Amino acid sequence: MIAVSATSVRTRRVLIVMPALNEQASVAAVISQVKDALPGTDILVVDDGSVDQTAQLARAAGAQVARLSVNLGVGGAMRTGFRYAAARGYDVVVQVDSDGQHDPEEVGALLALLDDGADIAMGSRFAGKGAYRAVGPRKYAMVALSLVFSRLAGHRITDVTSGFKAMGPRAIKLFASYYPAEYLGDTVEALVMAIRANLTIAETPVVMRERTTGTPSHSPVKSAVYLSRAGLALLLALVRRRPSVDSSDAA
Ligand SMILES: Nc1nc2c(ncn2[C@@H]2O[C@H](COP(=O)(O)OP(=O)(O)OP(=O)(O)O)[C@@H](O)[C@H]2O)c(=O)[nH]1
Ligand SMILES: [Mg+2]
Repeated sequence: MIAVSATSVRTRRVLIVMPALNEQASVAAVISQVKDALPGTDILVVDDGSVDQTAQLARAAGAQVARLSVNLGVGGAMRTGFRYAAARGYDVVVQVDSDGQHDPEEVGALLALLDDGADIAMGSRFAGKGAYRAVGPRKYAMVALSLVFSRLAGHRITDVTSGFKAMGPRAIKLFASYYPAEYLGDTVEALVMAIRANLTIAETPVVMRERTTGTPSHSPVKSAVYLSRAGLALLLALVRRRPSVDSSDAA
């Protein structure tokens, strides 16, 4: 078990943002695990278009719930989360999946990286902890992305598409102004934006738990197009101009 950083809990207002689509089987348990691991932390579930009891169960478990009227995907859900956090003065946003694959006990390790000066703390599935392995085209895409982003950032980034991450004040400000909503944009393009804005990115090993309920978003077809889409998302991100934060905004 990883101890939650005492500094973070004492001095920072932390918002856990959980994107959710049809996760009625797991969402309440994840909320309860977050509450156990991070007592007193606010939780926002962003549900865009679930046709099951996700929103009702999340509310009953004690989370705030934002329901979007059209499905915007994980990126659109996180954009909502960043805007909510910016409007309410949160210092940290932590993205945690609603399907139970991210262990809320590991949020403390992400917060500790923010305490050490990172703007974005990424939980890496490929940094030596746990048995998670990507296979096939997905694996090659992830290795290629890791090589490109390590070069862009100037240090090793092993898990570019991780959805388990914590963002500090400068990252919240940047992502509240714009957060990519396309498939993979919320990971690949968002990271390019962060590097361009001179935000500091750090990573810590995490365990990716098996999905035990709900519907996986992967399929053989989706995996097959992953590599080309990731490359395209990266190219688009590299040629687009996006808002940045000043160094004077440093927290
Ligand atoms: N708000 C919102 N959340 C979504 C959407 N699609 C997936 N999610 C949630 O985002 C999180 C990650 O999605 P997953 O489908 O688990 O993606 P993944 O973990 O890469 O893939 P799996 O291995 O299939 O679990 C989960 O909490 C999902 O419920 C969506 O369209 N909108
Ligand atoms: Mg998942």
